Amino acid sequence: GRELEFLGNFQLTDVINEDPVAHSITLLGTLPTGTDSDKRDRAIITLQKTAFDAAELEHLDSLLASVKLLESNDIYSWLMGSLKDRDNSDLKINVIFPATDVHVRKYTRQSLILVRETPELYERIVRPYIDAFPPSRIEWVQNILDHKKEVEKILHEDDSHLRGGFGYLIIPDMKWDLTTVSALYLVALVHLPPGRSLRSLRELTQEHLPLLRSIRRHAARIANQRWNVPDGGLRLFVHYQPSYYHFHVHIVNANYTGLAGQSVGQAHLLDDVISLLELDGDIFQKLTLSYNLGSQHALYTPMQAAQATLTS
Ligand code: M7G
Repeated sequence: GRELEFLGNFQLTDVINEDPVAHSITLLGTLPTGTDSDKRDRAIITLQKTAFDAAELEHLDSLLASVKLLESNDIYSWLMGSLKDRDNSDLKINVIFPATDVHVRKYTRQSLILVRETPELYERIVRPYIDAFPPSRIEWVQNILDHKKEVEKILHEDDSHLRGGFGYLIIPDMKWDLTTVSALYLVALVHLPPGRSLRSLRELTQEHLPLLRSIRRHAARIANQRWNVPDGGLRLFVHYQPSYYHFHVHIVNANYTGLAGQSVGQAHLLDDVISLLELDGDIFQKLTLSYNLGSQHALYTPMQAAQATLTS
């Protein structure tokens, strides 16, 4: 269809990331800006082979188009096979177009360092960095909250923001293929009361406990009712640093491990966050938070330089 024709116009510039374990590759290239112009803009395309759907595996002959024996030895055989053309898809394709420099840097493979962010370094380096983000960076979040985009995908909405509290909605994350339950990935986006903001983990206080507990409760309810995910079958976490400074919670199948974005040094379990706030409602304004930064991240250079000022 139209999308196939559109993607067919992609011209590759560079392979900017590859993950053989996740079966994914990220391509940088260009796509035409309009139908009748020669103008092109940068595009990032990520291809990922989709996970298996157990229901499909009952009849291997209806799944496989061809197989070729590579070798066999005693009771061991190894073969290569290809999938039949069928209803289920073999690839999940993510497109960012037109891609900004920030996107190109984010999706490019890079080396990591771990840094410690004291409340003082937060005020001096990180807060000004967050303040400088144009609102257009989180346009996609606003579109969802305003019911302009992805409306029919909303799974649950809490409108506490209309009564002075913090509301939220839960929606499938763009990382999810919308079908494979073993790779279930949802996101909860916060609805802000008038005149308030909530940008990251750093700003959470005891005031947000009802919000966080409600997300925990309803994420479990939805996953159970819709996809039969059992109690304890979800991993809920918050990124620090996130890519987008509008508070959100990642909701992922507990068995979907080994995923980028779940590492120590980036993901904080929602349960731990709630427990810390129950002990001390201002703890996130007092903690030193440690995290990894990629060499392409805008905070990398200033935070690396600032580490020398910390006592070891
Ligand atoms: P993050 O912690 O700020 O960033 O999470 P990162 O995980 O990308 O580093 C933002 C989350 O929102 C990610 O899991 C994204 O996959 C997801 N997301 C990003 N965008 C632009 C969209 C979107 O337009 N729609 C939906 N449904 N999810 C998105």
